[in-house]
Amino acid sequence: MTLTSPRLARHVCSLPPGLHLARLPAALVEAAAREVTQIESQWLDGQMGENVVFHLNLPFPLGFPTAPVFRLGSEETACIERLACAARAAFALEDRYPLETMHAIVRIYSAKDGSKIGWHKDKRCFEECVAGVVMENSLPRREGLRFRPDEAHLGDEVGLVERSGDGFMFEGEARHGWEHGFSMPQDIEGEHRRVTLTMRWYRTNDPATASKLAKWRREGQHGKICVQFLGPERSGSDVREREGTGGADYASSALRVSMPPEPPKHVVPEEWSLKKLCNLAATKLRRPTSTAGVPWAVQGFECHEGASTGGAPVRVLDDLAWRQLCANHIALREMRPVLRLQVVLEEIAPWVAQVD
Ligand SMILES: O=C(O)CCC(=O)C(=O)O
Repeated sequence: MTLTSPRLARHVCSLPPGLHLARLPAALVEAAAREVTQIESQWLDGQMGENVVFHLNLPFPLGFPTAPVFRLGSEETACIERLACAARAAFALEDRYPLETMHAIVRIYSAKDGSKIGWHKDKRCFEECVAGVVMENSLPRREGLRFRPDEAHLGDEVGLVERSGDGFMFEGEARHGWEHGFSMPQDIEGEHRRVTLTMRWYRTNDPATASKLAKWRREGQHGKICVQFLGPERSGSDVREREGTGGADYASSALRVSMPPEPPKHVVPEEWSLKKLCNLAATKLRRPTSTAGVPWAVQGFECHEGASTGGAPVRVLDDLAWRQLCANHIALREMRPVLRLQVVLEEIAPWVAQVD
C-alpha cells in the first residue's frame, strides 16, 4: 500500500496540500460493505438528512445520538472496525490516535434521493488528521469527494475519482484551509450509491470535549429516548388514519393534518411528561389544512411496535402509560432505537382554540 495512489492522482488537477491517498485491501473493503448493507436493512429505516448514517464507538455530536452507535467489538460491525484499523495503520496514525477516542461514521449516499454532504471543514473538537475510506462508489463516472480552498487560500476546486478501497487522509492546509463536500451529479439516474467510512478522533485536551466524552462513557444514551411522530389518529372516532401512505395528507372529512414523507426523529429526556411530548408533537405537525378549519390538539399516542408493547398496540393517554411504554422499550431494546409514536388527535371547540 502506498501513501499516494498514482491512479487517483492522475484524475485530479491539483490536490490540496496535506491530502494523502492510499489503497485498502479489497477483501476487507468488500466484507465491510456487506456489513453496511446488513445494518442498513435492520437499523437505518426512515432516516431523514442529507445522507444515511451510523456511528462506531462514539456518536457525533457527543451526547446527541440521532443514529445507531455500535460499540467497538460489536459483531455487526467487526469488518468495518477492521477496515477503520487498517486505514489508521495505512496513514501511520496508530501511534498518534488511540481507538478509544475514534469517532467513525458510515455515510450512505444514494442517487435516488439526491444525497449529499455540504461544503464544510471538520470541527475543531477533532484532532488534526481526518481519514476516510470509500467502501462503494457505483456512480457511472465515479465522482467522489470534492475539495475547494477557502477565501484565504489559493487553488482550484478538485474532485476525486473514486473506486471502492480508495483511502484518503487530510491534515494541515487540506484540513483547515480547504473545505470538502460531495453531491450526487444532477443528471444521475438509477440506483447508484457512494458509501464511505470517515474517521476522526476527539481531542481529549479540550476540557469541554473531555467532559462530554466522560459523560457518554458513564451514561451512554441513558436518560434519553429518540421518538418519531407518525401521523395522526383521531381520538374517539371510527376513522383511523394509518401510517404507511408516505408523504400523503392524512385526511378524514373532519380532520386533515399533513405529515412530511419521513417524519424526523427527536431526542428527548426520558423523564419528560406526556404533556411535554404532546406539545412537541403538536409543534412538529404541520398546520391543519382542513378547509373546515377544525382545530385540534395532540391528546396522546398509540404505539404499534410489538417489541415495545409485548404484541398489542398500546394507547398512551396519560403519564402512567407513557412511563410504562418507556420502561418496556428501554428494557427490551438495548440500543434504544427510535420509538415510533402514532399521534392521537382530539378535536377541540373553536372558541377554546381561539383562546389558546
Ligand atoms: O463521505 C465522505 O467522504 C466525507 C464525509 C465527511 O466529510 C464527514 O463526515 O465530515
